[in-house]
Amino acid sequence: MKKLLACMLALLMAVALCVPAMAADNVVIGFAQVGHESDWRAANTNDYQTTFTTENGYDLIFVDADNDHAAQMEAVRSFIQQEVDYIVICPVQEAGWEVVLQEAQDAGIPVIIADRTVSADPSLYTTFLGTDTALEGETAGLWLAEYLDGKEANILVIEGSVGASATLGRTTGFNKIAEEHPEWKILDSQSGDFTQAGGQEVMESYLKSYAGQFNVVVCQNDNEAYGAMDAMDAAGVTYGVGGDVIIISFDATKEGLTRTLAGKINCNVECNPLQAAGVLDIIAKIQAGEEIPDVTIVPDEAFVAPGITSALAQTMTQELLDGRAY
Ligand code: GYE
Repeated sequence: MKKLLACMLALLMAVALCVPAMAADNVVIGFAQVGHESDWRAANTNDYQTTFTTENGYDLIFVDADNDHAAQMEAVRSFIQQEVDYIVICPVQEAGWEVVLQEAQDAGIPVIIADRTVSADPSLYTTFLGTDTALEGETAGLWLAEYLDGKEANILVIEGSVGASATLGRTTGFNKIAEEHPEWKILDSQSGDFTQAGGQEVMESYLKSYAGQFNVVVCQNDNEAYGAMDAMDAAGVTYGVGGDVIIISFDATKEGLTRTLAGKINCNVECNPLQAAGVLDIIAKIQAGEEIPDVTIVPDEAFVAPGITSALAQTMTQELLDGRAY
């Protein structure tokens, strides 16, 4: 019995000594996330939290900036103070990063910009990994051109958060194609802040100002599209395949693609939120002293509702939906 007790004690001590030692070896990552505005963001956060785990050798310090640029910069400054090993930022807005990035650089902490870009000089951060949102906007425009085949378009745009690179990119990309189509008119373009409530609010005001005057609504993310749909339902406006209004959305989350499969969203341009594995790969390479690329683009696809065939997008099926991870 005594022997057993001694043995158990020894084991407990070994575990107690061992756990902090392992944790002390862990790579510490400060992760400054945009917020929790959308389903896409929830999938992105979950991806980081399940990828950078203690068991995998990482301690992830997660801060939700609640869509506030100042709060996000504060988070980065607190990471610098805590002397983390790496900082990952999904920037709320594109502008205004120079000073804090310089501070991180002065502290010798590598910074990975993920998901959304910054306008700061690339010499101020280590690398960028994310999707090409301007290309996503172009894809949406090219699909609309293919679908309408020369017919007129009176377009209402519900943009994402003001100043976010995802908003700027999708707007620039779509407008580039719109400019090539004199038969298209963008009636209005306002921010719905990438939220469902924001999408609904903007659509409600559009329905008052442009009743009967539009046939296309471009929502810069799925959650905004859900809000816009609620507003159109309440106003008795039909949309989707066979409806009066064509809906284009971005993200292609599981719920977004469920609605695409149901014919409620005509075209949904993907934006892949599963980016943590790519970030982990970059960090592992830096740890190993290997070269890393300046920019890593996560590729996207596009999906269209059943009954639509496109050279640019896959037609949704139940099988495609079942295979979606987010
Ligand atoms: O489209 C939207 C999210 O930055 C690409 O942010 C991301 C966007 C995404 O809130 O749903």
